[in-house]
Amino acid sequence: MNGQILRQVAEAVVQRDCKAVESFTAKMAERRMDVFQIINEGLIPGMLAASQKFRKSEFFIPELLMASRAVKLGLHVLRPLMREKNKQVVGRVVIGSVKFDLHDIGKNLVIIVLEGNGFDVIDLGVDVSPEKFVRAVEKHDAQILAMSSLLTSTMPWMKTTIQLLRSSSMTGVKILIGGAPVTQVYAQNIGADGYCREATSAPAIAKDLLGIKGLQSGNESR
Ligand code: B12
Repeated sequence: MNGQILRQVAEAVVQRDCKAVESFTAKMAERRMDVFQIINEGLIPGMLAASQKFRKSEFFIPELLMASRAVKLGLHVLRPLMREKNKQVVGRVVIGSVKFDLHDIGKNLVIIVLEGNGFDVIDLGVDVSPEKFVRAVEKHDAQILAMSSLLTSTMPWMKTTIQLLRSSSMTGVKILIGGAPVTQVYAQNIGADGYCREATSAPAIAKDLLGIKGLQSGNESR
């Protein structure tokens, strides 16, 4: 029964049917299905199927945008559930997609899993300039600055942001980066403290960065 509704939500993403995505996601949440199963076996496969269509030129940018909007609505339904899971705050994170980058599905997933693991997350959205990142870290007294980039052309803004943060007085702030074109080697080269390939490993890495010991690693929200 779960398999069927997961396939239905994935298909609704491909069809860009925002209302259906919202209602299937809400139905799965009511059934108390695992949030990660809903994301990993429903919403993301739907987005990847849309992305395949884009590759084959069956979809163009407007269709891709609508599909990602549908995924966002699904994530919007799930976010409060993850927040409820863990009310004890373990750290504060400022996050955003870097300058000129409008991709935010991966970032939004990272937010959900961090919040589900007790992090207080301030989301700056997309196309965030280095100055805005640094101002937000200071304003919110964040211990971690997290950045997402999906374009090889926007990745260098991570480096610029790190340089700006490091030149400020906020020397203890840890930097976590991710996004499809980002690698561990790139993270090291630009002076980031941590890198995650998958959103699900972000809480464990973030806790490691803050020196929080004795907590489970990996996909802790399950
Ligand atoms: C959806 C999409 C769009 C949507 C974005 C909508 C939105 N609200 O996000 C729209 C239509 C706007 C778009 C526009 C463009 N896109 Co686009 N897009 C995609 C697509 C199909 C899917 C991205 C996605 O959402 N993936 C699903 C999520 C879940 O995966 P993810 O983002 O990688 O995130 C995971 C990890 O990377 C990680 N993660 C991500 N961020 C972070 C951050 C931290 C801190 C951590 C710890 C982890 C982490 O966790 C996530 C979950 O595990 C990809 C192709 C692909 N298959 O990736 C192309 C793609 C990224 N786009 C691409 C391009 C070129 C563009 C455009 C220039 C238009 C074009 N000519 O195609 C514009 C640029 C707009 C801009 N200025 O940003 C290229 C990039 C090529 C490159 N190497 O630079 C890709 C790879 C497509 C391709 N093969 O050509 N795009």
